[in-house]
Amino acid sequence: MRRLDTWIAGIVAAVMAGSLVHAARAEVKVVVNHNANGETNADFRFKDVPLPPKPDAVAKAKFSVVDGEIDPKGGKIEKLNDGQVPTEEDQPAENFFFKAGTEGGRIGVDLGKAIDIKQVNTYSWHPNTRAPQLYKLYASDGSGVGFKASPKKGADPEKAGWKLIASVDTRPKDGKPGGQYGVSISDCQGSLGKYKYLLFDCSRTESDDEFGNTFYSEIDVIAAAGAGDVPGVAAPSLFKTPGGKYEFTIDSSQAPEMKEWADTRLALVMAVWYPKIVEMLPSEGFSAPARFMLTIQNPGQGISATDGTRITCNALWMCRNQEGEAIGAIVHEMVHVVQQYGRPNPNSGDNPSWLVEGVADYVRWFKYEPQSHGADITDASSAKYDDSYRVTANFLNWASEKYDKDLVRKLNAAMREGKYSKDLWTKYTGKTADELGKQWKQDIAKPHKPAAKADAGASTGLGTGAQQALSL
Ligand SMILES: [Ca+2]
Repeated sequence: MRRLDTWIAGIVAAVMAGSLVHAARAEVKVVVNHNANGETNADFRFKDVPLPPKPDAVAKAKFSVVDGEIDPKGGKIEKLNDGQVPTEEDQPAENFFFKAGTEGGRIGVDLGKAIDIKQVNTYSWHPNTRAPQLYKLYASDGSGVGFKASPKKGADPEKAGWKLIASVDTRPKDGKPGGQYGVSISDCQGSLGKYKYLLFDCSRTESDDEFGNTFYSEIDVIAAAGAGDVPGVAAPSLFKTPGGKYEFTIDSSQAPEMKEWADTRLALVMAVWYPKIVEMLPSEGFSAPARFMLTIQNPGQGISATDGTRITCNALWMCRNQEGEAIGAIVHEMVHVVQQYGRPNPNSGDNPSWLVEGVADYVRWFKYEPQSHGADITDASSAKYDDSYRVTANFLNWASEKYDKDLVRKLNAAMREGKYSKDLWTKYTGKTADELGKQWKQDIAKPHKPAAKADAGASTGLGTGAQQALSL
């Protein structure tokens, strides 16, 4: 294996367009997952929301009813933090809920002392309208002027020393409300704040009939790193691609709140897509790096960058874009790992950066996530083919479809070998890049047919073998 630290040629920096403003204030993120009826499971396993705690790992917090009537058919308030969840969809005794026909109520949590809170997770399960969660979460360290520990329904907690942390409403806009819900409230900065008390102001999900009060199965309060009862920082996780030919590490030690997501959803896409990118961008005698690494930096800069086989990304940006562009940004960086311009041939470091980035974004937007249409051109009049990133990606896709489906592969090989020149455009397409650019502008200005609806599997970009990758 080549030593990384002796390799200094061909640094491909890829800080993508867009700047980041570091905000000092809290940035609360609410993740909602719904396992619809028929897709539920006794573990309460969700796509993103962590599993509920086991009985020996529940927060030693005191839960109480601040206001409202408990439904006698349900479990006691202790059901909310006993580390046990119902195993069936309609098990009243294993849930806590406010009395049928009432408008909900308020639940208080006393953590014993003020602690840095990383996450608050709430879980519910019911086949019908008592499944979704509708509440506001307030928190307090108890020191505010005029603090009232038990504000009743109708009293504004914000006027009684409490701070509103999040408003949660998981009622689906379409489709049936039944099933399991997992809600995870966290903050991109790693901590929701230091609080001793929490207050859940719960409302019923509907008032068409008596049965609108949520079946809450469990509420979990997780302390932030450094707050005490948190295991130490883990070593970087090692992953192999399906078949084991390539391996990579993900280091989230600077951003432990990202670890679960990075080691599951992100790692799956990386494991499946790295070999695909290698296959898309071959050249004679070239072997793509067998090993690369990703470090999630906190604090980080910009979005993400690649230096040889070392990818870095900004924890705060990634956290904010977890459900959006975060994974695609890493796919873009993996293309840079595969490009390796300057590495096999030191003379190949002079490639035009617009094309280097254009190739990376072409793979990302047109191969990995075409369904997101992230490189569509909205204003053809100002489009320039050498505008880099997604604009050039659009141009490359157009030219590939129109003239040569192997255009990107050929351009990449030439750049890697230090043989790129403007003449190649004429060689491959019969036209100069400027001529192509002009024709492209005219073409994209024409009205387009509506794009085909993406298939469901494309949204994660995962193919078969993804699960296998993680179990290796
Ligand atoms: Ca429980």
